[in-house]
Amino acid sequence: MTGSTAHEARTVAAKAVLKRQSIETPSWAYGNSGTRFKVFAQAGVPRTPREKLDDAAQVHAFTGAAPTVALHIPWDRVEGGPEGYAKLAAYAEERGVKLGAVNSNVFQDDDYKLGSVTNPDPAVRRKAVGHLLECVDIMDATGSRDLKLWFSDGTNYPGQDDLRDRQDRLAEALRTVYARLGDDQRMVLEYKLFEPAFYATDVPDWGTSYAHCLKLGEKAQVCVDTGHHAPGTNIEFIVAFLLREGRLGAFDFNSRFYADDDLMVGAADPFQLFRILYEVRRGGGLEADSGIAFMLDQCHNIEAKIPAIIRSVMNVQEATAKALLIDAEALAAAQREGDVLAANGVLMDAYNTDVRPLLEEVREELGLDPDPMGAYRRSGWQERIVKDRVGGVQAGWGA
Ligand code: PSV
Ligand code: MN
Ligand code: MN
Repeated sequence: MTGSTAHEARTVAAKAVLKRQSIETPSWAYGNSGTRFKVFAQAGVPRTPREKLDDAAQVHAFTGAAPTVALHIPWDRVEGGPEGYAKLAAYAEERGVKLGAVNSNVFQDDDYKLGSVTNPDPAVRRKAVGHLLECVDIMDATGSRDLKLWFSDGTNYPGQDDLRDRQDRLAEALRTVYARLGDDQRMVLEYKLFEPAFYATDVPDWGTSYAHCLKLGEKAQVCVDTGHHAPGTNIEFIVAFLLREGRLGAFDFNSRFYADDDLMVGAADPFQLFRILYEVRRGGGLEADSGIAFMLDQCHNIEAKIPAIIRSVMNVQEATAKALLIDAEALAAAQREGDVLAANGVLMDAYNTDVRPLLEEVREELGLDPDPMGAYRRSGWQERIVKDRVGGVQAGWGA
């Protein structure tokens, strides 16, 4: 094959992957959010889970790549028990999307001041596990596959609690929830270096998450939130390792400059996102049956929310397209020969390719507007929600 024919073949293959790529958007990104200093309310923000789904449906309509929406319980609590959630799932489908992962929330209750599943008080632990089991009931009703577990648990001061006992309590809670999962359900265990605990977090890193998942079984997988590492961490190495071990279950994509900033994915460091997606590709994670959930976990505090989510989806698409354009044969040859500069050059050639025209073609071939941001702006949806969504209480992070 000549160089240009090979490039053409890679482009065709890349397009096929990009056409079926899906990125799950988080219900909470459509609501108001802020920092501990201030939440800035925006006009037209959803007041109910259904209105969040209406907005998510717009993101999918214009990108063609965001067909599922993650819930966060109790932020997305609906009346009527399991039937209420089944109705919410039906509503989502009417709008052209589906419900995705169920995110548990054991971090916003006074009882959890000293932890949830690792709390020294067994009654608090029972309450936390009860919530996690309720999330699985909701998954049964919505048809969701994944239970996302993130624990804010940890300690602020040396000596505050016994680090090893807390691991035992965590393991016990995870075992109980794991036993409740159906055959087609999974738990994805997220880790985070610090915050809100400042001295020791009970699941601070991928190794801790991985070790618990290994003991639990195949339905327990690690969730990599790209904002949850120390500065300078080589996240793509973690991705490569977990994929190799068959334990990479999900991503929570976002960008960070300093801590858990939850900014738009690909905004702070598009090169890092590219490197991560290359390892995903290398490990088979872009195959249709890889089982990896590619989710966003972001908050749009000062920028318009729906366009920011559209932009985020596009940022993931662009990084994926570049990762797919890497000439794997040339890379392998350079690596075999120990040609450091050539190998690095192969990666950089792909990274430096402007893939926007390719993605425009992909969208056109899918019958979409090649410019999702412009198409959304022209659609009038934003003006409509600003006019219609008056009264009631806007959804907000933590509300
Ligand atoms: C914690 O920082 C986290 O990343 C978890 O995924 C939570 O569920 C989410 O943020 C809330 O935005
Ligand atoms: Mn997260
Ligand atoms: Mn986070």
